[in-house]
Amino acid sequence: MLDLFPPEGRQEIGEGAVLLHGRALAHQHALLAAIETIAARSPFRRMVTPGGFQMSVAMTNCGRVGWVTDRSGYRYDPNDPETGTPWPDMPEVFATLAREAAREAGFDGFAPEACLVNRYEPGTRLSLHQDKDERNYAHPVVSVSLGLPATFQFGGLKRSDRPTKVPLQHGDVVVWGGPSRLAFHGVAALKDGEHPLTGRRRYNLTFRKAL
Ligand code: MD6
Ligand code: FE
Repeated sequence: MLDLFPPEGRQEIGEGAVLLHGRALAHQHALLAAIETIAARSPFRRMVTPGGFQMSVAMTNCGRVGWVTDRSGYRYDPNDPETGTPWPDMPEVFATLAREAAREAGFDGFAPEACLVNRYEPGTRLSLHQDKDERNYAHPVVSVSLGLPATFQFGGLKRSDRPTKVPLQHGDVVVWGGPSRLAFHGVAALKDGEHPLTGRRRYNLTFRKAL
């Protein structure tokens, strides 16, 4: 397939949404090792939505608070409900990458308390949603893709707005804020494949200023 973008290129995918191609590649090994460390303390689990559906994405968190869902709703919780203890600390390599990527996209001083770690396997998808459980939409969301490629679906402010498809590769970072902050988005069912570092998996880190 034709390589349309240079490895470190920058692509506007919407107003206030920037894709930094390959921005996380320099940190790939440290990021993946840190995911292992986090999952050893707070294992990946498939949470249940308020409507009673089990998500196909497996999730864990690090940072002062973590995003959780159960029958009672969505929330940021300082404790992992599975272990009853605080989420693992946010590794320095996570916090630094998130802050620098945000700054490069025009959002200075991004200091996220929360990092949601998503794990996808072939067939796993994330249906269209808005990120709106945070208290302050002035801050962006920073999203890091690792492992198998995925098709990100980037819609508008209404659920009915037809999403555009954005391919996300290993090492890509999306910074998403301003007028895009409440855009509907999702991830298409992961295609099967084999990645040299993650096997048949994709990981996504989403950093948020939650408090
Ligand atoms: C994912 N990402 O890429 C899921 N949300 O696995 C998200 O839901 C997301 O990538 C807000 C901003 C960027 C994202
Ligand atoms: Fe999201």
